[in-house]
Amino acid sequence: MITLYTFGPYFGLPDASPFVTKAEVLLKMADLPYETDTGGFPKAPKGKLPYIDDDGEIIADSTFIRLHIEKKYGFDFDAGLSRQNRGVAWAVEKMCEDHLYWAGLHARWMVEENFDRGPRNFFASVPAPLRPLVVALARRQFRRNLWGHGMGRHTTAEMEELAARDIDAIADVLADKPYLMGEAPCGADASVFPMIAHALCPLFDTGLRTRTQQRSNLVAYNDRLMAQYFPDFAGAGKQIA
Ligand SMILES: N[C@@H](CCC(=O)N[C@@H](CS)C(=O)NCC(=O)O)C(=O)O
Repeated sequence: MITLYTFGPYFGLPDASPFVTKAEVLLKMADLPYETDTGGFPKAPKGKLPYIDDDGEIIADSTFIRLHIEKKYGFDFDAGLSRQNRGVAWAVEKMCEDHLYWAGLHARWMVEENFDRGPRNFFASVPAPLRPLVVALARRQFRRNLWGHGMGRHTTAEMEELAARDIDAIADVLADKPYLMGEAPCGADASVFPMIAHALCPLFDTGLRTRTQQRSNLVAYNDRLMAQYFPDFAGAGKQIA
């Protein structure tokens, strides 16, 4: 049995992390039985979620989870795609994870109203006298990460401009197809769909959300994949606005 270590549902979404949701979608796509465990973060080998325990074998990072499923279970997430489309799918996925994600992270962790509505709740179980310090240290770490990545060196307007180009690129690649690369889901859908779901989260007032809402095919894509992979959350995000 595979155990997927998660943060658990937050903000009307299946998980606080789009990368955890990606790993869960990959497991669902490959039709592998799994259970989830929200207690694994302190032991995360790379200090991040997700990771899995597959019969004692620990695999950290959503992309290595994908590679593990491909190798161990012989599942090809991109079956049926040409080499060219496999390349496009990979490039769009990594644009989401290594570029768009960071603009969203900034909007959530560094913009006060969004932080108060969202990530601040992660610290609810920290004893009250310690909480302000723990919150401040965590935010300082995220600010450093954003700076190290480079996204955090831009103004909010510049970050929104970059994120808008990402959103437009995804919308234009998706066009009127049901899935990113065609009639069937591929590996990149496991990553792109959670990123779009997080961008659309009604709890957070962001330029990223506005831009995504303007691309109706992305809104429909999110609704479609949420209903397919997480029916319990379909429409849930809309209710928390
Ligand atoms: N490259 C990693 C990224 C995972 C990631 O960034 N996880 C974040 C949540 S979205 C995390 O666990 N952050 C905790 C921290 O940085 O302390 C993957 O694909 O799994």
